[in-house]
Amino acid sequence: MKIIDLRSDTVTQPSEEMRQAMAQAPVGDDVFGEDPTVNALQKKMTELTGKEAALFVSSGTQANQISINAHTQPGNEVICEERAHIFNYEAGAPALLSGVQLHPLPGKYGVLDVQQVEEAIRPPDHHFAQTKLIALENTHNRWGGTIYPIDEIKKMKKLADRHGLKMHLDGARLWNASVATGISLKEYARYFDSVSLCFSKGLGAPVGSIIVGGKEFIERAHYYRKVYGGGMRQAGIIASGALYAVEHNFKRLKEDHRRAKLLAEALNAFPGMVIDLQTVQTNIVIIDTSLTGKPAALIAERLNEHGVKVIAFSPTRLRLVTHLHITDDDVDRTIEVFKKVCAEFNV
Ligand code: TLP
Repeated sequence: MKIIDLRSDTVTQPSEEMRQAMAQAPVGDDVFGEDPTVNALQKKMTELTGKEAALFVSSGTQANQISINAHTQPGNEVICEERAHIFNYEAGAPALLSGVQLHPLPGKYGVLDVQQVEEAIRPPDHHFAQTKLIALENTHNRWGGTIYPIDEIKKMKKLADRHGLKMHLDGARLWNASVATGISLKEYARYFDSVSLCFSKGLGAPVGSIIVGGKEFIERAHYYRKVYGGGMRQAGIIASGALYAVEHNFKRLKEDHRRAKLLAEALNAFPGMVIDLQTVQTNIVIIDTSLTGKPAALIAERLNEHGVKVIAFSPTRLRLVTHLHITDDDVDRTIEVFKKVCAEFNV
C-alpha cells in the first residue's frame, strides 16, 4: 500500500533527473565564492526576483533569521502576524540570535491591517523598543496557504517608507502565490528589502533556500551566514537540485493547488470536518475537527493506520499539504480513508 504523505511539501524526494543533475554539477569552494553552480543559482534568483543580489542558505529558518539579524540591532522590535512562521516555528530564534523582540498582531487570513500596524509602531521614547522591521509571510502557512494580496503589500510598503522601516518577506512558498495569482516573483519582491524563498518545499529540492535583496544587505547577510555556521563548501551539489527544481517544478505547482481544492471540497462535505474554503488558495488544507469531539491527534493517528499521513496542527486542527508526489488517485484514496475514519468515530 502506497503511503500518502500529506504532512508537508517538505517530504518530497528528489527525482532521478534531479539526482542526475546534482551528481554532475560543477562545484567549487562557495566560502571563497567559487562554486559555479551556487553562483548560477544566485544569479538566476536575482533575475527572477529583480533584486541586486542573492545568497544561498541551508534552510528557510536560516534565511529568515539571517535576514532579521541583518536588518536589526539587539533591542529592536519586529512587527509580524501572530500566526507567522518566524513567531511560531523558529524556536525563539529572533530573541536568541538577534536579540530582538517580535510584536505579533492579529491578522485575517495572514493579512495585517495597515492602520493597526501603524498604531503598533513605537514612538521615539526611551520607554520603548525601536520598531525596525515589518515581516510578512506569503503564502501564509498557518492560515492555510493564503495569499497576501498585492494591494495590501503595496499599502504596507507605503507605511514602512513613511516610518523608515524595512520590510522582510518570508516567501518560503512565494512560488505558490505567484503561480496562483499570475503575479511574478519580481513584482512581489519589489516591495521588500529582503525576501526568503525555499527550494525544498513544493519545488521538491532536497535542501536549500535563498535570500534576495540589495547588495549591501546581502553583504551583511553573508557575514551572518558565516556566524551561523552556514558557510558551505562544495554546495553546488545541492544548489544544482535547487536550480533543477526552479526550472522544472515551478509552473507545475498549479497541479498541487487543483488537488488541494478537490480535497478541501470533498472533505468539507463530511459532518465534523470543517474547512474554510476561502483559505484554500494554494496547496494547504486546514481542517477544523472540533465538531467531532475527538482530538485532532487521534484522528491523525487513525488516518495514519490507513496509510494517510497528516499533521495535527493544533488540538483541533489537521493540516494536509499537496505536493509533487500526490496524484489524483491519492486524492480519491484520501477521501475514502477520511470516510472510513469518520465512520469509525461515528461522525
Ligand atoms: N514550515 C514547515 C514547518 O516548520 C511548519 C512546514 O512543514 O510547513 N517559512 C515558512 C512559511 C514555512 O512554512 C517554513 C517551513 C519555513 C519558513 C522554514 O523552512 P525550513 O524548514 O527550511 O527551515
